[in-house]
Amino acid sequence: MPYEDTLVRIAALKADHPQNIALQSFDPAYFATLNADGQSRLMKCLNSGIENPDSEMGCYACQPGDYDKFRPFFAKVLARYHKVPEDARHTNDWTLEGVDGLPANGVLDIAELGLPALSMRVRVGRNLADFPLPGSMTRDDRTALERRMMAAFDQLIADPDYGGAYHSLTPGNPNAISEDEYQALVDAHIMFKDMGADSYLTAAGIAADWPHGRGCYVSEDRGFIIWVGEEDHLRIMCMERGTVLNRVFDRLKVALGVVSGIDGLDFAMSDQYGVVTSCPTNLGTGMRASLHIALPKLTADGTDKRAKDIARPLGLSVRGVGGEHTPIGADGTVDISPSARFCITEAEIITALYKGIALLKAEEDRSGA
Ligand code: DAR
Repeated sequence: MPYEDTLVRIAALKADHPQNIALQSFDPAYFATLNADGQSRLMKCLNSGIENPDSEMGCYACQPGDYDKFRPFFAKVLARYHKVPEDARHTNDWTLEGVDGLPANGVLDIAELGLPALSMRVRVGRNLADFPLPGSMTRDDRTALERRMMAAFDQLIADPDYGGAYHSLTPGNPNAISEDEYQALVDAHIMFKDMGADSYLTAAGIAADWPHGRGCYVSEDRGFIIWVGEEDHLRIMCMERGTVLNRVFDRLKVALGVVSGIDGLDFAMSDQYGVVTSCPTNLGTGMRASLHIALPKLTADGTDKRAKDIARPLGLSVRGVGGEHTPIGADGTVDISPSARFCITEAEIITALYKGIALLKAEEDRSGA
């Protein structure tokens, strides 16, 4: 029987890795009901969590339709990770008015919380509906998607609010940049790192064919960036140093309208699950809204452990200043973002960041060194 050895391996790993949501959600009886193509597709989604048993999520969708096609599996995954019912339905909404916790004037100004200007960033993941997701793309898929995006960027370049340039890592691409230019963009936290260093993305097939089909669009003011070919086809983000969260949120909202209005850019969506993303942790909104804030007292031991212990019950995630799996800053600066992405609206996420930062600052202020 095909997959017999894999099924035995999954059963053993499931017993030893209770935190691995994909393995805990895998049901061999459901798997047996799938035809050969279905079994192959679902096993591909699971490969990262099998090859990396220490995963927390342990799976990635590899085709835009995977969440709906394998709903008996993904419903369990989403329920476990996002703490929602298995029949949960996502709603997208960027409208701030009426969101619980929004200040009366509608302005999410962290200066009102006694905070200085900080690095603020909001990003969304998006995938084109007529390509496989990054885990199942061929090299030709990746370069074809890049060419499609380069045509779209020509329209952005003409827009004074978003004008800039596209920098490609694809050998022979007319916009190809040198290794030094690439490293300078990585050091400026504008471009993403070589994905081959990430064992989860490598096992998922997402890092394959590096660096073909990878690059980033950067506006003149470096406040509007689109990654091409990272964990999702696109990561669209706005960032600036300031105190009013509405500025990056509203700019991204408008930018997304411009990008999604460009011919040939139809984003993968699910009626049940909202925005389709590679990782189930990002499904629904694909949004991560974050601030970089110094927490010298909560990080006095040089680690983010205490900050994480305090942030987690507040619904906040703590990362290093270089993003996921990176160290905290020398002065105790950490990247703080709401953990929720699914069954929460975009407007609720940005407001949750504002409310969460207020609570976290209060904990820092009353903490002993
Ligand atoms: N290490 C993977 C990452 C899951 C969430 N992070 C993403 N999608 N960048 C895991 O399954 O734990």
